[in-house]
Parts: sequence; structure tokens; C-alpha cells
Amino acid sequence: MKTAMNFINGKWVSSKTNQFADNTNPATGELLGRVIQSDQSDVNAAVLAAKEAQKQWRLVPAPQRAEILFRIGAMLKDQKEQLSQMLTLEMGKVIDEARGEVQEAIDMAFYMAGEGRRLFGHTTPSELGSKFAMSVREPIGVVGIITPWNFPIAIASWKAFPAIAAGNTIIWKPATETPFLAEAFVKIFEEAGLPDGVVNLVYGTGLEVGSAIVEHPHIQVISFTGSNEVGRTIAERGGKLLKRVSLEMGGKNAVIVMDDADLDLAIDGIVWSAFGTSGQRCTACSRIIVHRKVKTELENRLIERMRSLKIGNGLDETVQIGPVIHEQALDRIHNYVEIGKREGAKLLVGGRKLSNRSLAGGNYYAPTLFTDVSPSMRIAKEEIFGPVTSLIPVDSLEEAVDVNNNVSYGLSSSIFTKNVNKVFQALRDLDTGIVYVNTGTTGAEIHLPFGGTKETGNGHRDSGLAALDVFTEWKSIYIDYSEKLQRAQIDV
Ligand code: UN1
Repeated sequence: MKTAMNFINGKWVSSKTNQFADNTNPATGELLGRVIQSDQSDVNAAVLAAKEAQKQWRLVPAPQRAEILFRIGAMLKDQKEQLSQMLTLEMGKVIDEARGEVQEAIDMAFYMAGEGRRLFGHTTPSELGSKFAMSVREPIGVVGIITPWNFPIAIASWKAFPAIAAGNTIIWKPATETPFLAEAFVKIFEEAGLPDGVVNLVYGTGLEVGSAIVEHPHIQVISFTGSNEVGRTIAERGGKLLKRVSLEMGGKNAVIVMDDADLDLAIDGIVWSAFGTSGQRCTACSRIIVHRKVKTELENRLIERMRSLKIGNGLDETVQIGPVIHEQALDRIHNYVEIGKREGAKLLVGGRKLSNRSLAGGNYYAPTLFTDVSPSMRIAKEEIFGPVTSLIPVDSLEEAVDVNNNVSYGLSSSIFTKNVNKVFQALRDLDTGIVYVNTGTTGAEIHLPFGGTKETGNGHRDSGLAALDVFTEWKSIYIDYSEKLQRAQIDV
């Protein structure tokens, strides 16, 4: 059987635990292979290798480090189709979206490769004569990267590429649900010429491997994307050890539809953002805040569109909505639908698991729409992470902004309107880390910072230049060439 192994110090190795987890195709339930479940001793071995490798890696000039990223980008491009097929097979998203995700990793590789020739610092005037001052970015050391199954290659690239370009070495724990894609990604690193020990892969549970990474005294930075619950634990435990912890967690993202909006466009945006990836994006549109004047029309047209969506195995090019990741996810999503019904929300479409003959064995949930949802209901506040969205009627932009902002998350939001003043008012007042105008809540590009406010994160950002702030330390340098002692703040 296909078995995913750890990659430590340039070698594919097992673990003494000899324990494995099954990996299955969410579209069919078919067993794809198994994944080694490591323990603390594997993390220790990986950290030792990473620490040793970092001694040399930090001395490799940044343009040369980044040149490897160019090669990785080119190899990802060459293998784009195989990687996309593998992604659909093990994670379930439809093939077009899988291609889009691999493209994100390609874009990130080329973007960060260019950074090898910038990695800008600052030169600054000194208070004293004949004295030169500058600040430069330094690598931090060994970094721990913990990534989720919903964007297994894109999110890993947002974190690993800046970390590598900046001269750090890595311990990567990918999600157990997407092991073979992680393996393929690391094989590309290896073939592109990344020295042994620069990237190490350790598979296992959060409880065992995740904890070992967070607690390891030689890991200085932890970059995590995943659930709020796990993120909080990492922040608490990492914080106690004075580590830098970068967290990217949930969202409760809203599309605002004003009364002058182009409704065809709004429906395209909503359907794409709410049901694409079966709603399993942290940027997914899980609230539609609609002006009461266009509510009924939007409802009717959305219902019609949702009924036409083709659901099935994402490898079929004509399928628009794939399965959700596993049975527990199906149950969790369905539980939220039950909660919504109990809270008094009106179910318009969906609200059930799908298991007719062509979908048998897979984890399919019908795209679901609630209406007459009030902002205080749990389905309007909590992240569902499935193909479920809720219409919340409002009477003005001010009310829409209030509803948008009045949740604990702050990742993404969007507004559909033709009124330029309303656009700028919304841009000023929406409190999310990402805001879209006249398009849905998904589709962030890698050269802009990715992340959110409030309980979505803890102030850091993935991708964009902002990612360098997670993986570098500033070093301030003063060079006095006056050939005498000049006393700062005194001899001025
Ligand atoms: C995520 O769901 O965690 O903006 C990432 C988007 C994608 C990335 C989503 N580019 O929807």
C-alpha cells in the first residue's frame, strides 16, 4: 500500500511508532494509502537536522537561496496537472479549483524567488556625524509550519517560501488528510536542490507532533493555519515560551448586496464564494447581508441557480461542487443546519446529506441557503466550514456594516454596489483584513498580505511582503567611522 513517510535531513524515514493513519478519497470513500503517525522523537530528529542545516543555509546569499525557489516554481508548473489531480483525489475540491490552488503555489514561488534579490532593509541617518546606520532582515532559525487540508499546497507555499528565502530552516507538519500532496511538494524541494535539512516533513497528530513542535526549545517561530480552538492553544503554549506565533484561523465572511447592485454579478460572486470548495475556505461567504428592497428577488434567483449546481466527484470536469473532507465534517455541517432550524431561520434550499447512487461512498452535502436569519443566531456568528450560507436582511449600508463587523472574526468581506460613495464608505468602515468590491469574498492573490482582524488571527499576515515579518528578525547596525568615541544622545 502507498505509505507517506517523514522526510528528515534529506531522507525518507519511518517512525519507531510504527503507527499509521488511513488516507481516503472524500469523493468515493476509497482507501488511497496510509500515513505514518510520528511522535516527539521524530520531531526532535527533524529539529536537530534543521538546526544543523541552518548554520550553512543562513550563509548562502539570499539570491542563491531564492534561485532554488525559481526552480521549484518551474517544477510546480511542469507538474501542475499531476499535482492538481492528486489534490482533487485526496482533498476533494473540483479539478479546476485544484489547478487554481497549484497556481497559487507557483505564483508564490516566483514571487518569493524575486525577493531573494530584494529582502530590503533600511538605511537611516545617524544623530552623529561620520556614523552610518542601517537595519537588515536576519533569519530567525528553525521555524515550525503547521498547515490545514483545505489548501494543502497553497498555504504551505505562503509560509515555506518566505521562510526559505529569508534563510530559515523548516519543520513542516501537513494535515493527515493530504499526505501525498505534501510528499510530492517536498520531492520537488529535494529535486530543485534544496540542501538536506532545510525542509523536514513530519506527519502525525496535533496532540503528538503539533505539541512537540510548539514546545520544542529550538523552534523560534510557529506559523499555523487552522481552527480557532487549536490556534488559541498554540498561542497560549507558544506565548509562554516567548515564541513568535503567527495564526491564521476562522472567518464568518459576508457579501453585502446593496439595492443598486448588479444582481447577476452578485449571484455569481455569492455562489462561487459560498459553495466553491464546498464552503471549506476560511474566506468562504457564509453570510449574505442584503438590502431589504432586493431581498426577495435575490432569494428567488439564488434558489434557481443553486438548484442547477452539479454536485459530484471533482475529477469530473463538469462537476461544480465536490464532497466535504470527511464524515465528521458532514456531521458538523448538518448539526449547524439543525441549529439554524431550531433558531427559527427559514431553510430555502439544501439542508441534507446527499447519498444517491452516483454519490455513494462520498461525503456530499447539498448547497444550503437559509433566509430571515438574524445576526444573533449561531448560524450567523459561528464558522460552519461547509456549503451553508445565510441571508440577513438590512435597511441601509450603515446597518450592513454593523452586521458585518459584529462577529468575532474579521477575515474577508465584500460589497456589491454601483455607488462609488458607498464603495469608499464601505472600504473605510468594514473591519476585515481583506475587502472586495463587486466580487465575492474569496480569491486572494499571493502578493498581497493574507489574514484578518479580531479572532481570525493575532496580527500577523501570510503571503505578500508581510510574510517576511513573520520569518525575519530586524538587526539594527551602527558603524562609527569618526575614529573617536562619539557618545550617542550626549555629543550631539
Ligand atoms: C483558506 O481558505 O484558508 O482567497 C485560503 C482565497 C484563496 C485562499 C483561501 N486564495 O479564497
